Formats: sequence, structure tokens, C-alpha cells
Amino acid sequence: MAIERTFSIIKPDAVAKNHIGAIYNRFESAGLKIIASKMVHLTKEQAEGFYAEHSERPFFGALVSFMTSGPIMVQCLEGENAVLANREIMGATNPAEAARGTLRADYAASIDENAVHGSDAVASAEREIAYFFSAEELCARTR
Ligand code: RTP
Ligand code: MG
Repeated sequence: MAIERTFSIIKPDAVAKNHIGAIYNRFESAGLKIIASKMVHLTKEQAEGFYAEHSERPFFGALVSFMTSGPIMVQCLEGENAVLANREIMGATNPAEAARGTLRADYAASIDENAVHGSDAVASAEREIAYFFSAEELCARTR
């Protein structure tokens, strides 16, 4: 059993539509524990830094504009195989391709406004968690 941590964002579209509680319920129902959580409104510089790996992609400007358009919820999730488990809860990047019952199938309007983010690997999770949370803000709950 591999207990992992992953980083999750509820993006501005889903916060604006009041889906925070529904999305937290999906995480908890799947056995993932929220071990840190806060609402933030990203600056342009923070969003560009977070998505630096996409800086050369054609959608980068739209992505940064969207991610700074309103407050987001950022959280660290802990549990068995948390990285992959959260990716399965989220569904495909494009909601048109997301499996039924996934967050993006249920709450995302388009590939640009797709409700949630989740780390794609343990290494990126560590980087992304540290981008938003100090060690003291992470409350280990699984032992
Ligand atoms: P995320 O990082 O947000 O969890 O999403 P992901 O891994 O499924 O997708 P990724 O390839 O990392 O892309 C990051 C975000 O950029 C936007 N995107 N737009 N228009 C496009 O072709 C396109 N491709 C990606 C999406 O909002 C995606 O979540
Ligand atoms: Mg990604």
C-alpha cells in the first residue's frame, strides 16, 4: 500500500458555481483525506510560475488568464495511490472525453474551463504542494 500526497485545485469556474463542497465530497468519498486547504486568488506571476511547464504552449495565455479570473481552492490530498486516484476522480482533461461520474464530466464546461487540477506524478505533486503550502500547514492524517 503506497500512501501518497497529491496537489489539487478547484479552479475559478467551479468555485464560482459553488461546487466546492460537492468536489470535496468526491475526494472524501473516495477515501482521500484533505490535509491542507485554503482559498487563494492567484496573481499573474503566481499562475505563470505554477504552469511554467506549459509556457511555450499555445493555450498558455488563456490558461493564465482563466486561472487568475477568480478565487480558487488549493488542497493537499493524502491516501493510497493518491496521485492516480485523484486523476481518476477528475477524468480526462477535455470534459467531452471524461468518463461518466468524473468531476470534469459533471462540472467542467470545456477543456479551458475544466473545474479541477490534479498533479500528474509524485514528483510534480511534491513541487506543487511546496508551491502553495509550508511544511507546517500539512497535517498528516494517514499512518
Ligand atoms: P491539469 O494540469 O489542470 O490538472 O490538467 P491536465 O494535467 O489534465 O492537463 P495539462 O496537459 O497539464 O494542461 C493544463 C491545463 O491547460 C489547459 N489546456 N488547454 N486548449 C487546450 O488544448 C488545452 N490543453 C490544456 C487545461 O485547462 C488543462 O487542465
Ligand atoms: Mg497537468
